[in-house]
Amino acid sequence: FYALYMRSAMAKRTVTLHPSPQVLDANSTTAAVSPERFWGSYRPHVYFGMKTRSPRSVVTGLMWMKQFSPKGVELRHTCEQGDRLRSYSWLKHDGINFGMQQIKDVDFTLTTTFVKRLGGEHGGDWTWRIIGKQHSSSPYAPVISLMFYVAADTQGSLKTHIEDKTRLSHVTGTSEELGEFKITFSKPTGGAASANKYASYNYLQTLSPGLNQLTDIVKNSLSYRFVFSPSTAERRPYIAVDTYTPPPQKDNRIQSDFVVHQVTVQVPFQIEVLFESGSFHDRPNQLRGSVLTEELTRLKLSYSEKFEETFGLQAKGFTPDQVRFAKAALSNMLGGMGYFFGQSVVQSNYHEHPILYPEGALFTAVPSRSFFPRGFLWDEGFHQLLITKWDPQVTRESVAHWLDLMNVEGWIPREQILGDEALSKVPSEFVVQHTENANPPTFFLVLEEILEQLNTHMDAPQLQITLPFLRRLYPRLQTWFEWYNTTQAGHLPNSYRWRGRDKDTNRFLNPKTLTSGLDDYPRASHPSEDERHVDLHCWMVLASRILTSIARLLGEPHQEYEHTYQTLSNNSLLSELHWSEQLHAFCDYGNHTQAVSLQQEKVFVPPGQMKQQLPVKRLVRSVRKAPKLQYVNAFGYVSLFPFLLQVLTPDSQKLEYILKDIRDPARLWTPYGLRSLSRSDPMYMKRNTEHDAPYWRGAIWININYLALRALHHYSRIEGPYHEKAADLYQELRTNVINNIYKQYHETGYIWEQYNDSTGRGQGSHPFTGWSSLTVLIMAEEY
Ligand code: 6A9
Repeated sequence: FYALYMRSAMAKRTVTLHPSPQVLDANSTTAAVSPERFWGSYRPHVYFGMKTRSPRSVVTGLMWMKQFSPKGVELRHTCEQGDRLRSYSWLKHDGINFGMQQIKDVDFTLTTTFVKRLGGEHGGDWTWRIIGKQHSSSPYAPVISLMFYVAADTQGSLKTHIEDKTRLSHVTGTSEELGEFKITFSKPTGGAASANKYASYNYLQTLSPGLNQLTDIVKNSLSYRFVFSPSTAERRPYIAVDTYTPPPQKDNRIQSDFVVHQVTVQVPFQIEVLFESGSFHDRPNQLRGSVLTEELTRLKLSYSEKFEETFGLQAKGFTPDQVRFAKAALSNMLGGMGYFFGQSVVQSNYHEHPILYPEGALFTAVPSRSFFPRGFLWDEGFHQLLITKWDPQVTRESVAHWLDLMNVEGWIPREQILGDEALSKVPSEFVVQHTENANPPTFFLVLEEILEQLNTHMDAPQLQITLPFLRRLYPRLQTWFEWYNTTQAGHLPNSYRWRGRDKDTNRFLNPKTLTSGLDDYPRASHPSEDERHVDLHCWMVLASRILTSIARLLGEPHQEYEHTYQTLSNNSLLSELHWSEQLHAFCDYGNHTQAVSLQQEKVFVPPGQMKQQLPVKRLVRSVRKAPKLQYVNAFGYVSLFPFLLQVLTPDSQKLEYILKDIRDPARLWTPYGLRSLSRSDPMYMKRNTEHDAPYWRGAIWININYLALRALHHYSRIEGPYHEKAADLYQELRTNVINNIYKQYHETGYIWEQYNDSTGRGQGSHPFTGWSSLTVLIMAEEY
């Protein structure tokens, strides 16, 4: 009975939030407290859309399609790699007031811009301007349908206003957070200051059971019974939203208003949509036409000025086009910020089935708008390194949101899949988050940066903002640190081990370690309790160091953290645990054999899963030589961590080995950046299963290249026998990384998840404007 009681008590702790006061006040993102950041492009998973930073925001968005296309209906809405857009990229985005995105579809370009204007009590007004243009390479001017929509999400209501039978001229609405509002759809013109253009109008007014259903509802409502008949061209039938009858509801889900305004028009065109807040009474004029143009000009100018002030790229001699690229990288990071609300699905050892985590909000950047449009713990630390240079408040808010999601044990779910829309993008086997699992605590890098900013501007206003923030964060940081320090401890004192490695060792060439962030990077072949991981050790050095500094700053007892830091950072201890004399490298340690390979095997699918027992061929791992406890002979990013996180003292001879290995083309050096795994490694570019292509087994990743450059910069600037060598490598690597990412962006239209180590080509998910956008910091030499 006692055991049972303990289990249920522990299960309860899994879903009990940390008891210290939340870092964020409950109303911190409301229109009342933070009006200028209330509305935003906080829906990074759609090509263009806006919402407010509130749990069940009314959302607005844009879908579009080309008419008269032999390919039929190709509706664009959520960012999908399968849409094969040539590119979509925020060219400018200041995170608050405006953003300007260029979307290159197959044969036309849309520029989607929003501009906000503060006033009233509900976050003010905004206007969208959409410009459609023919590609210079395209022989004809396509007819396009834009579908602007407004959707409520269980709260608020919308009312349509129709003119000439089919044209939705405006929507009025009301919701708890927005009060009363009006959304006006202006008629398209041929361009700035030109006359109205021929267009056909349609609208849809219906109900939706959830925001993840919007695309399907629009698709199901389409009909071919309309005719496009400009006086200058032949009449042609076209496709438009018509009517939609929601299926009878099985469950009692609340149905919410959903309204679509469709404009069908030939490029070139320009069209505006105005959102006006009912509580904004003294508006001097409407934010449209030339007023909007002027405001936009002003905002673009101040954006450019602030950009140069912050990153100084012009002063460093970058070309105007390189500066435009860097602006896009930053803008995509900011334009990739989302506001999510919902519950994680979590699993601990204390309950049989996954359970729901408490509801929570998350304001975070996302790694990739198409493929991973949600929060990832260690990615976010990297994201905020860039964002904090631009807007430290965003960083404080993001860090606060993340740490407020911590449970009483000190655990934070690694991947945040919050709300229907986020969930609809994730295959079910990836949804559940296990409470044993960590992810690198990169927020300590961000905190280090915050402390440095404080040091360089030790003025009263800075202190007044930063100190209370750190004070509220502090109890959570303590628990967070303790969580890593206990749950991820290794067998030997002062050693660490990532939990949550793949259990099914038969299936994988090397069982993955998703928690480390480096997924399939080779570790000990046979996961065991004897394992110890050098990257985690170094993360703990960083964490204890920064925690010591924060404790000191706040006048809290710091001795224990300092002691941990002194112990863990001791280079002899580090070498004892992780340096292999034989391999001349820092290594993981564990039950390991190199003699593994994937072999084809015939297996019989167990009865029940299939009608007949059919032999199925699949790859399984064969182990030719028994594993034994030893250093793991992999060479790559993990081996670099004592250098990457600057644990090595500048006079360490190990630094010499590392610098040499970095520069060795047979190992990590490529003309495009450092590859993740040595070209001479047995696992270099090896598949992990028949379905799993190599991921962290050779490709170039920008977060680690950023850390490498930061470390080279560091070791080049402090006294020591290797500072010149570090300086040389720094210059060379920096040039390689910048040139390649810039070139790829130019050639392919995208910033990528990784870069091929033989060709430099971008690969993996795209756009990936998470940590790959750290290129901006590399260009600016801000580390
Ligand atoms: C897969 C498939 C539509 C993998 O950038 C996010 C993470 C990193 O934190 C991690 O270090 N990426 C890196 O190894 C992407 C992870 C995506 C997992 C979800 C679901 C979606 O299909």
